[in-house]
Amino acid sequence: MTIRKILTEPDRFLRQKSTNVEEVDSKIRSLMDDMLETMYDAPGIGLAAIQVGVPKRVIVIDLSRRDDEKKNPLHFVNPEIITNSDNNAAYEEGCLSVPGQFAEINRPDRCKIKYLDYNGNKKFLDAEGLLATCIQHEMDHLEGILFIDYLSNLKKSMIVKKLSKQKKTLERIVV
Ligand code: K1U
Ligand code: ZN
Repeated sequence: MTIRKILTEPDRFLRQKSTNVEEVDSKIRSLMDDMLETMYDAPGIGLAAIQVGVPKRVIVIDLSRRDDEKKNPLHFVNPEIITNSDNNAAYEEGCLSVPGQFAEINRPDRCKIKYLDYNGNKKFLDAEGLLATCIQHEMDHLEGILFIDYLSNLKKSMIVKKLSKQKKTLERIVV
């Protein structure tokens, strides 16, 4: 397994729409293994393939946070929302592609999805709470949407400017 580089905003690649996976084969399983390793290393609770530069509709999530907690990796290939609840909930969201930035985002508090699992089997999941939020956040990545897109233009442009500056400084240090 390999820890892959996570793309960070601003990066045009993150704005691409991801395409469906034709078959859950060994290449896709290896991608999901790498994504989980990358996510645990970051650390984070979710990751979409586009964040490691692969524009495929693949997501991994693990909400177990403490080191002593048993890992519970979830794999989603070609996830589709079947229903969203009418009630919203606000969660403080972060994103490994928007490092160091957090904001309260309102989303439906439950969602029902269909997807293919690690072995390519068709599955359904009724999610609520943080899992529902995380699924919706990761599914946004598949459409090229970041959580900062829900903020006011002013807040968003301040964050993008800050990240842009940080990137340029880092590039100068590395070169
Ligand atoms: O970049 C990502 O998409 C992952 C993101 C997922 C997420 C977090 C919070 C709400 C919605 C979606 C993260 O994992 S950010 C890091 C984070 O939340 C975290 C890091 C360490 C321990 C616990 C949480
Ligand atoms: Zn994210």
